[in-house]
Amino acid sequence: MEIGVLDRDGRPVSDVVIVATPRHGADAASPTEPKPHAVMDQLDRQFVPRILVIHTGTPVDFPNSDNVAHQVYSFSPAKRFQLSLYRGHVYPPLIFDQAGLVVLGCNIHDNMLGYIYVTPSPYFGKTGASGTLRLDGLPGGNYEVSAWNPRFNEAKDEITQEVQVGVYAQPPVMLRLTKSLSPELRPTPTKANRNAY
Ligand SMILES: [Cu+2]
Repeated sequence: MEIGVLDRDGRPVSDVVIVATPRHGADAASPTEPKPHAVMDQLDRQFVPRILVIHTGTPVDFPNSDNVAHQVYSFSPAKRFQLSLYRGHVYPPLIFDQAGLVVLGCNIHDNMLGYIYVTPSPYFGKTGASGTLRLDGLPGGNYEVSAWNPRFNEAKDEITQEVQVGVYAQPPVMLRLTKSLSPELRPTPTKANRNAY
């Protein structure tokens, strides 16, 4: 299925988290199967990527590719942690076993801001530069397709669409924002989009 995100003025929006949640109950695809690691790097005093979307239970590596030390932490309920101050070596991975939004900061660099979006659905991705994402391999059935980005001001139900996946090809799913984007990433998600997962 192809999903596109447009802002209020009809322009494509990149780097948007898209999740397709099966309505027929999470076919919680083999929860015991070991998951490949995801990576949240630290490069040029920024988190790379800024926004990482993962399936619940995924281990995340936090390498530091800078020459300066970083100290990564989160106060988010879905994963409270603080890594020790380090550089160079790869810190042992953390497992994100609770769905939710995890906002990352660095104790040394206040302007470092990153997000790990942990979803119980195995069907997810982010829109590319063209504001679109292709999600393949979804079993037939009904899905709730939702979008999230820290610059959104929509509540989850304002940017969610019911989609039926069947045997026939389907037109792209277009999600359109109704509110303006906030100009910058924010350390605290707005009340509207905080429960967006
Ligand atoms: Cu830092």
